[in-house]
Amino acid sequence: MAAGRTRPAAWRHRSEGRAVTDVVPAAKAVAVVELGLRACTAYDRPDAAARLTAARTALADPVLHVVVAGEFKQGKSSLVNALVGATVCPVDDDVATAIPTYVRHGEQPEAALLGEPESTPQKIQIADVRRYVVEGSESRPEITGVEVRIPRKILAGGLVLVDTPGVGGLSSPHAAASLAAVSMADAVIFVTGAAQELTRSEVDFLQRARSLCPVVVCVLTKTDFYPSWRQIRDLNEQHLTTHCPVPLMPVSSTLRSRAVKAGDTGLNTESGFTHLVKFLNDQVGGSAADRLAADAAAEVLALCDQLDAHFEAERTALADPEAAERVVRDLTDVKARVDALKSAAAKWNLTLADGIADLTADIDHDLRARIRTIIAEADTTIEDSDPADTWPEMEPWLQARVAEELLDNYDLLRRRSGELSERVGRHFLEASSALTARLAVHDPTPLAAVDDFQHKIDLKRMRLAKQAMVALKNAYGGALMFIILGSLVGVSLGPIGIGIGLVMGHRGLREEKKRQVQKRRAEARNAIRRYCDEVTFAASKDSRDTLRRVQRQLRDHYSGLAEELNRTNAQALASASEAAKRTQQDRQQRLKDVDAELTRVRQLRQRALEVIG
Ligand SMILES: Nc1nc2c(ncn2[C@@H]2O[C@H](COP(=O)(O)OP(=O)(O)OP(=O)(O)O)[C@@H](O)[C@H]2O)c(=O)[nH]1
Ligand SMILES: [Mg+2]
Repeated sequence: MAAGRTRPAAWRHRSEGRAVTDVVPAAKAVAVVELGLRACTAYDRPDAAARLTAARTALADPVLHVVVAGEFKQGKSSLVNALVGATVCPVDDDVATAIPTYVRHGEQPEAALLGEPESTPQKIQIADVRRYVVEGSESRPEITGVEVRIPRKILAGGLVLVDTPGVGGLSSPHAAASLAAVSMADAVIFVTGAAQELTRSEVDFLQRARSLCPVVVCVLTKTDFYPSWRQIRDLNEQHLTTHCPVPLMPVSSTLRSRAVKAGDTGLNTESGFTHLVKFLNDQVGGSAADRLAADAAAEVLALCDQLDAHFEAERTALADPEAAERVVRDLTDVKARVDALKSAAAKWNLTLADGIADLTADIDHDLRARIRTIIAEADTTIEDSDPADTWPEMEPWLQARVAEELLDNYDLLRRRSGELSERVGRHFLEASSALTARLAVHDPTPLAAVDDFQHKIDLKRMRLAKQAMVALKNAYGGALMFIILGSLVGVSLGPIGIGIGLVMGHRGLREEKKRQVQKRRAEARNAIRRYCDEVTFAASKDSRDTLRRVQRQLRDHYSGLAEELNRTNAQALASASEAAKRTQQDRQQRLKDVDAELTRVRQLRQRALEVIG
């Protein structure tokens, strides 16, 4: 596989000096959101304005997580330092990175320790970062990461580089932790050194990362140090083409750091980093900017839907006094439905509460079943051997098995939370479709209305699916897996007694040996159970907490939506009722105004659609 074939053509155009998120779609989206906000003021929609303000904030302050992962000592921390042109992550030949470092933009250099999600970061001196990040120093289980802020242009667009601990084989707890982080990331840079070609376990990790994250790139480091890096590159290209088609980029962090220090552009090009920076600009920043812009525009479209529904109702009532009564009747029907959405006993609320309760039980059950399987496997091994011989291999085996099962359990949580959000959202789809559908029937251009109606429904579905991910991302924070799995790395099975019995008569010795083996087996079984109990306790508490946060997020979101639908319906109802009472002349005048409003709403819709593209 030649490198050129997988590289997007856009690489060749952009310059490195730009901030990572693209300004063009963002600026267009900001303009559309501003117009939407003005419409909210004009039409008295503070409820929808809150949503648009949130979209505007997200546009102004995007956050894009790029996880830098790979095996031990391949040069991950050096790569992050070289990218930002500063020594923020400790680099060492002997001591390993132990917890993730989040490198992001800040006006002033500063650092903080991160704890559990929703806890306040604790400020520390930049000079102390090393003490917390590297293995065996200040690391404490409650510290889940270190955040470093520095003023760097490459980070100004919202890029957050996450330097992670080495994974140590695909089936290690750290690999599972990295993959959990990867599942929440916007992109992954997989780092492999030019000392040797990709190993089977590296390719496995890449494959899994690719199934979890939309953008993955493989970076071949230390090209300055290994003269035969081109051969390694070619071999890696072949592996990637066969097993996991992602771009491969050879780089030298050492040359890049030197180039940045000396301001040497020639050396910078030689370091290979120009390609990587462009990739981050185009594939990560560019696509994220497009996505953010599209999300913001979708919020404006949702507002247009509501305004349309309101004015269409009024228009129908004004245009045909006979129809006015029908419109009022229909809207009164819809009112009962949207009112029901607001009550505490709303069906969606029950679906959510029941769904979370079921999910919590199912995830817990799944976890316990998985752990039971591991215990059964361990018991078989113990029964078939003398733990005095097999014990040293038991610990890594157990950690690997547990990591594997935890990751699958977490995958299940992710998938099922998404399904739940969609199920809850369906209650709204029905009610809001009733609001739009009835009015579409009255629309004088039925064909156009059908298209439009379909489009509105598709858009709503799109936003439902997105909401699930947003809730999960906010609830998970991406760092939690590091806590559980990270703390498991520290849990040791401990030694088991290998005592040899006293010398006795021949028969007595055999009996004693048998007794000793039995004792060791019992001890081994107990140690395994203790370990598994700790795992089950930590992991099930984590998923319960996560699901509680997911529930809160979804409840807030859908309550807001219920408010909005109510307001739309109330406004439409008021206008339609009033229309029925107007005089003929008054009606004609108001009809002109409403037509003008509808045209304005359609123009806004058009602009929002242009942003989505
Ligand atoms: N010559 C050369 N050495 C490099 C390069 N990148 C990293 N190294 C060296 O490789 C060693 C490991 O680098 P790190 O950046 O600490 O690797 P890491 O992947 O973060 O290591 P862990 O976090 O412990 O897994 C250090 O001695 C670095 O100086 C490079 O591009 N060229
Ligand atoms: Mg490191």
